[in-house]
Amino acid sequence: MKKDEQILVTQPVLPPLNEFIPLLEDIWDSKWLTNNGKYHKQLEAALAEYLKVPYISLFSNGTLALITAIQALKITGEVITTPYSFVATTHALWWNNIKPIFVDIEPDFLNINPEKIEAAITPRTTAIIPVHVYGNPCKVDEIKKIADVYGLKIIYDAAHAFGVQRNNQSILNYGDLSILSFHATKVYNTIEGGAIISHDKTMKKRIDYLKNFGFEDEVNIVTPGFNAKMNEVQAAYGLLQLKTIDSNIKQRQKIVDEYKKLLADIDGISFFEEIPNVKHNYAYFPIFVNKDKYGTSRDDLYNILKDEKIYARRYFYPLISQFPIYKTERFNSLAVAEKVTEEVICLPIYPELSIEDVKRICSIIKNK
Ligand code: T4K
Repeated sequence: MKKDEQILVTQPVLPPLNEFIPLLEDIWDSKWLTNNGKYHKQLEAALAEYLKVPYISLFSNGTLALITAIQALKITGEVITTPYSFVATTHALWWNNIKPIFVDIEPDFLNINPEKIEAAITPRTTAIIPVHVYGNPCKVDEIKKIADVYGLKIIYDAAHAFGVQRNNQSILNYGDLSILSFHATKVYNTIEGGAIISHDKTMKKRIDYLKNFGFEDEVNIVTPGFNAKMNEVQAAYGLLQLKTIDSNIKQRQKIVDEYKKLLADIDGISFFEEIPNVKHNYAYFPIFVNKDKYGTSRDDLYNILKDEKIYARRYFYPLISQFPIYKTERFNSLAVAEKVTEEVICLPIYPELSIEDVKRICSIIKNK
């Protein structure tokens, strides 16, 4: 990329247009545009196979998938969740009239800290909604233990965790349900889109009713569902996206390796190491700025990059608990999350980002 062109935090991968056009022609011919069409069915089967999960239900976006997952499990009252996420995680609770109870994150991978969950449980608590932030798996075994003792449901917000495995097992197979986002900014995109992963046929059926007005058949409604379906154009596009997903993830890994090599010796700049037994998807490349050691604050670095037309993003700043609408929901200390939100900056990462650009970004960070 030339010096005067902007570099955004991410850029979607699109399927080759010449491969998409015949699928569009087919859709045009059939005039079947949505409501569980041919491509929708094919994409569900293909994704279940690729992700190694038993059941998947496609959605028009990840937020509606999460709202529906909460409905499907009939969750009420209070739900324990993380303040360190995209705001949609908590919005999904709000739309279900549920009180979010924020619990601090663990310092290593910034996911909800299982050691802090128990103290936040009240008689009104019905579930835990952790997030696999940046695709780093949560401490799923510890979370399950607590949920089992207190009889709580678990829904993983796995919006960032497409294709992530732990001990050769999809991370999506933990919890009662997991949700994915296929938004344009994600590792795997269907323009907009999302999914719920479920583990039994009856639950999948319930989810599929919920996303289609609750229709069981032409004349029977089994639940007050709404409309959250993925359409045929997106599903066909999604099928093509699966052809290149592995090579795209490999390319992301190369970029991460280069970033790590070039940023390794900068005092005050740190980043995640790989987690043993985890197959990562390299969805994001967050770095953490220690102002005292680095000599420049996170926000100053953000602006230095911006002046060079490099648009890094502060995911996740502010914390969800710091937005005025959720401020009152805070529970106990959120000290780790409050520190990290001031230090994090996600550097550009996407398969078409050139190694030249990575070098330029790192040189700016080094020589600020
Ligand atoms: N849970 C979690 C943990 C999530 O992170 C998200 C979404 C959800 C739930 C909800 O899932 P969805 O309902 O969205 O499926 C973006 C995404 O819109 C959002 O999907 C994502 N998380 C969040 C982390 O990031 P913004 O406000 O940062 O997006 P925006 O428009 O600023 O785009 C980011 C960059 O990507 C821009 O610099 C430009 C580039 N871009 C963006 C789009 C849309 C492109 O190059 N092309 C594009 O088409 O939220």
